Amino acid sequence: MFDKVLIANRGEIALRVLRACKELGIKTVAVHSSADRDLMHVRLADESVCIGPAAAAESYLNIPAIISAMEVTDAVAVHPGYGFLSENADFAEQVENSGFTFIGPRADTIRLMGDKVSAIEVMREAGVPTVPGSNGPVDDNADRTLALARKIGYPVIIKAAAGGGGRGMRVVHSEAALLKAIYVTQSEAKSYFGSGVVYLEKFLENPRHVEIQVIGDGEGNAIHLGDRDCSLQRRHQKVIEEAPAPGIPSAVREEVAQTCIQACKNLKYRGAGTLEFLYENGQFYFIEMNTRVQVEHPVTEMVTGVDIVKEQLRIASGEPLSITQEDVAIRGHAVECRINAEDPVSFLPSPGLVDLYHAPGGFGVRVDSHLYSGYRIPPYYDSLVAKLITYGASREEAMSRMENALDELLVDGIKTNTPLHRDLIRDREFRAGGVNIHYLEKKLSL
Ligand code: MV4
Repeated sequence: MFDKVLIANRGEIALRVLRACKELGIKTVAVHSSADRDLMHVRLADESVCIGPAAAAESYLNIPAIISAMEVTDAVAVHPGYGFLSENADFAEQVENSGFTFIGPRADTIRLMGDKVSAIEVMREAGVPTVPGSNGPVDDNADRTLALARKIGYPVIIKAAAGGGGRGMRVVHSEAALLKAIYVTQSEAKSYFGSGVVYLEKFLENPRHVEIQVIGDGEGNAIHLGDRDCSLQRRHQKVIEEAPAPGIPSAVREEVAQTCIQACKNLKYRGAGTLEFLYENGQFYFIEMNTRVQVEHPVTEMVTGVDIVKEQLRIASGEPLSITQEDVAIRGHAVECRINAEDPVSFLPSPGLVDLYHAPGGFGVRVDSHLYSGYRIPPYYDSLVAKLITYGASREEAMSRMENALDELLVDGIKTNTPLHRDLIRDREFRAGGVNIHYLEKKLSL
C-alpha cells in the first residue's frame, strides 16, 4: 500500500478520502488554497501545503503547484476527488510522467471517455445499449445529416463531443431548424471546448437518470456495484440520489450491468467509474461515462457495504479488487440529500460563518460533511457543505429516517437548502418512486 497520498481536493470529499487513507494506514498530505486554511481535513492531515490563492484556477487546478507539493512532501500518489482535476487526462499523464501514481484510470482511458463520440463507440462495441443516433460526428454533408435525423425521428438532440454534464447541447424539434442549430452548436462547442465536433441522438422526452457504478483492476477484471437513480435535479445539479434505482425489473437491471462489466473488461478499466444512462419505457440508453468517484457514491456504499474510496486506493497501489462479483449483494435502500449553502428559494449561494452546526444521528444515518461550528464557508467554491445519507431495510425506512435526519440537522448563520429537502422528502410523487429528470424543475415552477 502507498506510504503517503496527496489529496488534491477540498471540502467533504477531501475529508472522505482522508478517512479512507487513515483506515489503510496511509499518511496524508492536504493541499489547499489560501482561502481554505481552516478546512477540517487540513487539520486532520499529517501535512499540509498551501498551493495558491483562492481562485481555483491558481490553486486546485494548478497542475505544477500540485506536482511540486508531491515532490516536496514525498507523496507517492494523488487522489483527485471529484470536479477540479479529477477527469483531466493531461493531469493524470503529468502525474505519472513525474513518477507518481494517479489514483484513477489511465490517462488514455480518461481521454477516451472525455470524448463522448468515442465513449459511445466503445460502449456500443461492448454491447452496452446506446441512444439511436449518428454513431459518430456529424459531418458537413447536409443531405446525409438531414436524412439521418429523419431516420432517427424528431425531436433530436445535438451534443458536443467534448461537452457532457449538460454543457453544449441543443434540442431540435423540426427538420427546418436542424442545420442552423447544428452550425450554432458547433460554433459554441468550438469556443467553449476548443473542438467543434458534435453528434446527434434521438431526444428522449421523459427519461430517468440512472447510473451504474463499476470498479476495474486495470488488468481486465471488473465488477459492478449496482445502480443509482439521480433524476431529482435542477439545472444539471443533482439534489437527491438513491440506490438502488426504484422500480426497475431485476432482469433489465442485471442485463445492462453485465454489459457495463463487459465494457470495463474490454477497456481494462482501472479504478472506480460510472456509466450514465437515460432510462425510459423500461429501457436503458448509455449517454456518458464518468471516470472519477462521484458525489453520490455513498448511497452505493450503503447498499453494498463496499468502501469505494478504499477500493480506489487498493487498485491504484497495484492490489487486486478485494471482492468478486459474487461477494456483491444489494441489500436495503439508501438515499442522499445534498445540503448546499444556498437560499432554498432563489438558489443563490449563501457563504459565511456557520455559528452553530449540529449533525443528525441514529440508526442508518451517515453524514459526509466538513462542517463544524465556527467554520467560515468561503465564497469561491461549490456550495455543497454536507451530504445526508440514510439507509434502511426498505426504501420507506430509508425515507422516514431521512425525514428525521433533516429535522435534526442544524446549520445556523448561513442559509441552506434544508427546507427544500424537508419538502421534497415528503413529496407524494417522489415518495412513490421513479420520478423523471423534469420532475423537480416542474414542481419548482408551480
Ligand atoms: C439527453 C436527454 C434526452 N435525450 N440525451 C443532460 C446532461 C447530459 N449528461 C446528458 N443530458 C441529457 N441528454 C438524449 N438523447 C436529456 C438530458 C438531460 C438530462 C439528463 C440527465 C439528468 C438531467 C438532465 C436534464 C436535462 C436534460
